[in-house]
Amino acid sequence: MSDIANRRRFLGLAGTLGLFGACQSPEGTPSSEAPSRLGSPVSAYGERSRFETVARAMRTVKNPEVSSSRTPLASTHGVITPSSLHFERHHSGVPDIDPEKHRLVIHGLVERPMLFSVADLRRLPSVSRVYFVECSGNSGGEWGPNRGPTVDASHGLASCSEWTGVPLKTVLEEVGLQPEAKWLLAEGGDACRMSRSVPLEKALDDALVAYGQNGEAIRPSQGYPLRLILPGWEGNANVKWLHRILVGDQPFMTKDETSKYTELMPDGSAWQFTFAMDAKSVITEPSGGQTLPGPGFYEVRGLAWSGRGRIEKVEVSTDGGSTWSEALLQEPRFPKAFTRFRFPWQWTGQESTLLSRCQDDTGYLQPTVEELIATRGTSSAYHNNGQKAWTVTSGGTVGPASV
Ligand SMILES: Nc1nc2c(c(=O)[nH]1)N[C@H]1C(S)=C(S)[C@@H](COP(=O)(O)O)O[C@H]1N2
Ligand SMILES: [Mo]
Repeated sequence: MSDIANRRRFLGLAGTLGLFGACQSPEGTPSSEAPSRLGSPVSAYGERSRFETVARAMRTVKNPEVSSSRTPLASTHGVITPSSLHFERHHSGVPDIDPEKHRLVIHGLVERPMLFSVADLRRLPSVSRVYFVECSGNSGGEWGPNRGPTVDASHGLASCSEWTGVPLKTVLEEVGLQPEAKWLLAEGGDACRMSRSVPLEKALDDALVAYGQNGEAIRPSQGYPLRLILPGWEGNANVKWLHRILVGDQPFMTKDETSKYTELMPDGSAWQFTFAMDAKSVITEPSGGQTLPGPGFYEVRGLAWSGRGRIEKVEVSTDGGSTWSEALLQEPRFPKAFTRFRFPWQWTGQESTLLSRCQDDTGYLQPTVEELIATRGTSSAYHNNGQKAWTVTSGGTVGPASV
């Protein structure tokens, strides 16, 4: 007890946390009904505590073509997003696919066109790896002056899972590539037939045909029973409900990579096939919508990720970017995955603006939104990886910093 008491005094929490005496029942023991009663029996499939109500923020559920839901990043721990809270972006809703009937066809510039069942793919050598998936439209609201009021609104189209599946390279070795093969078309089995061109180098590098997510089958929203995972590349190219791979010698110029997912530059030209998600970080605690109970110790927490490799450094500013200090990077720190950072902060009670910026192992430093706008203008709706600022008012409320 005295250790805890000393530590509390050291961190200065006494003013803002309930002290032991305050939560004692009249009899002198902490009140709880549980130990005196027989609890619930075992169950076949687990559920969270009824006291936990964190949920995805949903948009336009009536209209599946435009619907999306966002991960409540401010309420997740560590680096794995619970499957139930993985963000969703479907262009024609979630298809109901029977895995027994589902097939992946691979054809085009191959030696042996083949049809794979899910069971066939599960027989091939498997791997499990932790990767984030981020929609390239994530933080799209940050280009303008009215920036996201909460971290869900500004950054919630990103999640991180452990994915299990077969390296696409292994599957392509089974069908045999013809020498002219250079690009693949990956097509989804949903009504919109989401289709994207993938350069062969990526397919032979770290791409996965995944069937597992966080220890169980991929959730229907994430592509059950098969999904293409292109680690670190924009969410859209991670085709869900994968049912066809066509091998060709050039990109296919599909609807999803011409009318959408290109970026208009100030000179009128457009960037296409901007696949990798650049290094990005965001403070999740304290973040917009939260309230600090009073001055004292806080652990500033957040997430950083890069589609190009491992996060090597995160810096935090508590004075609007005038000075920066290095945050602690929590292990594990997988490449192309969420990395958790933490930074101890004594809040004096004065208005403060908090920011984070990260650096990946290519040496790239996360820019400010203003730096992005200077090179790309404001017509490129995608790939906004700018720094995010939160202002803590003297009253303790947290919101987006005014621009
Ligand atoms: N077949 C198919 N794949 C798809 C989509 C889709 O609508 N259909 N949406 C894409 C988009 S835009 C994104 S951002 C990611 C979202 O993945 P999630 O819903 O698992 O988070 O899936 C991509 N893959
Ligand atoms: Mo997306």
